[in-house]
Amino acid sequence: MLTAPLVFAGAALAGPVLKCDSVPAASFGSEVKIESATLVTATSLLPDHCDIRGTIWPEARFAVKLPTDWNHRFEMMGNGGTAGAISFAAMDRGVGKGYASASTDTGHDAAKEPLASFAYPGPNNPNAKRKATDFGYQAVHETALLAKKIISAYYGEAPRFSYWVGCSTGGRQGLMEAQRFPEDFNGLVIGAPVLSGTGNNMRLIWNAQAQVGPGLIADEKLPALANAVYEKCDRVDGLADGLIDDPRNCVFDPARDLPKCPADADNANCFTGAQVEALRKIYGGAKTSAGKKISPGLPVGAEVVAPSAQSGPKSGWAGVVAGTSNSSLARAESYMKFLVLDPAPGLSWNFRMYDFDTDPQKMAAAAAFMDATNPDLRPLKQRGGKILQYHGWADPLINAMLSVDYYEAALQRMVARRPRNSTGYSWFQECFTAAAVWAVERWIG
Ligand SMILES: [Ca+2]
Repeated sequence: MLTAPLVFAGAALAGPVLKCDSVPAASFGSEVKIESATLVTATSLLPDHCDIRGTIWPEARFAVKLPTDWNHRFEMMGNGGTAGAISFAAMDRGVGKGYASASTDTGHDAAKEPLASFAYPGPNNPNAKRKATDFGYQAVHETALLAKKIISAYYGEAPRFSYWVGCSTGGRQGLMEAQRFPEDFNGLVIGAPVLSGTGNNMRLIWNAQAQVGPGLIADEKLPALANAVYEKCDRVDGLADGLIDDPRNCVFDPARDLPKCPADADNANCFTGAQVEALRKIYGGAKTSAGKKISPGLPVGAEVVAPSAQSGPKSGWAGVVAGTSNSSLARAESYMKFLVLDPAPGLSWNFRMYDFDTDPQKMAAAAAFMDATNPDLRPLKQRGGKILQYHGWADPLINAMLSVDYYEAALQRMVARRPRNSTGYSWFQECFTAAAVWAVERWIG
């Protein structure tokens, strides 16, 4: 359904001063190629808008959509997974509300170069190194700058406010913007950020290694695991309601709290010694052989069996944490092989070969361009920028502790002993992108 543009107090809608098909004739620099500019008439889904497509050198494809009735604001949408596609659906939600909206594929096409293979150099992929940094941060920043130039040319004025909206990889991209280019956005909605792409993928590999051999946690075992976790942890918050308010308040010990298999004979309702040991590793987090913790363990809660739209009730661990063959592990392996480990370990590398004593050091170069872990948000705060961040506790793929630890580190860096709501950085623990966008719009203007 077509919704009315979002009109802010005291701000009449603006309109274009340039024809849509004249946009390609304007110059946006030698690295920018505008491939099309099409005036799209209103449909039941979208209002009249100018749809601009193109490429920033070498391979970063972008789209910018400019509604004819513009609310003076710019909104840029993030990506998911290893990106490789423009986020059209998210853009259209912005356009429908009157925002000038933009998105980039971050420099590669996931249909041609799936997972992290875009970063694998070779005669057919001469831009591999640049595509890695484009994925890390560069394409988003350059698209934001370009979109603002296009907006200024088209409407004859710069956007009054600019927003970032992203979840998962999009959350990481937004934090990267806040840390590296605080002038790009006034407000950022940061959902479940993979803010340590190196550390989170390392943890997924740790989980899989823990399950090689007799420690495998089969999907059929997950209801028994979920029952034990909720039996132990649900009522810690004072209410047995199927929700674990803060998993940090519950110490779940697989050796103590799980039903043990008599004579270590495996069945779906109990856990063998090897399975208990695998679960201790998963909850304990990645460690070196000397016991040094190098990535936080998974908080309890995601084991719960819940309805899913695709396949009926299933555990949050199914296909993500449980087993040694799932899509999350395949992505983590691809990250390590093509994007993270330096020197690159070769095409035959697999997750069993990750060495938790020596390989973490080989991730330093990738962390420098891919991880959004710099806690110094003072430049953003000094400009009046604001972040609204959310992360579901029961996120089996992206560890919520990454957000918790980062938030604490950023607060420490920003202010000492001030009320948290005066820092310009708010943190919630539920997943609610639409409500977060609404809140940040009203917070900033
Ligand atoms: Ca509860």
